Amino acid sequence: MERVYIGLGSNLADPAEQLRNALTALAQLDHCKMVGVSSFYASDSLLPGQPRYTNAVAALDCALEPLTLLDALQAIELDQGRERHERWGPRTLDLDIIVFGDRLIDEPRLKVPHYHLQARPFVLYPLAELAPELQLADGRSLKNLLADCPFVGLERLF
Ligand code: A4P
Ligand code: MG
Repeated sequence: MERVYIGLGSNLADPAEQLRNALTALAQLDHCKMVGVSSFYASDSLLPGQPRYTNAVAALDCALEPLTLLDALQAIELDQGRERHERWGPRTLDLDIIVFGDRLIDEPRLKVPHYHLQARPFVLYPLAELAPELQLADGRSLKNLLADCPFVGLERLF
């Protein structure tokens, strides 16, 4: 089993409900065990003109290979009505693999740790609730990333 952190995001069709449904689906994944869920946070979209996002992070202990987990996450996204029209478009559900054990993954379909992690308070702060002492596989510490990423524009919901 490897400890995996998954970022959840939604900005369409009752985002908090989308996240709750996704957490239920994650908890039912074979060969995985859900071990933690952060608070939910609201923030403006990084792209102008889109509805606000709700984000959270979940921790799983996972015996799947990374690409198999990615397939499972994309199946959950599709199940919840995700349509891919444009990259970065509004979405009912986005599931990103933030961290996968201590692996560094650089494949066409999967980059881990997740790119832009360091610039995203809506990923770093929920992640810190679950793993404040986290060290990334590339040597960066979550504490240092947080120090460079102020808690700005983030609203902790519940
Ligand atoms: N992919 C590569 N690495 C990963 C990974 N670590 N986890 C590939 C998941 N997928 C990964 O993703 C495109 C492709 O990335 C996938 O097919 C997979 O093979 P996607 O989900 O189809 O497309 P996307 O989500 O539109 O692109 P991307 O780059 O994931 O967008 P982001 O970075 O998720 O940005 N503002 C707020 N406040 N909160 C948000 O959550 N999210 C976005 C979207 C913009 N603004 C936001 C938020
Ligand atoms: Mg994505």
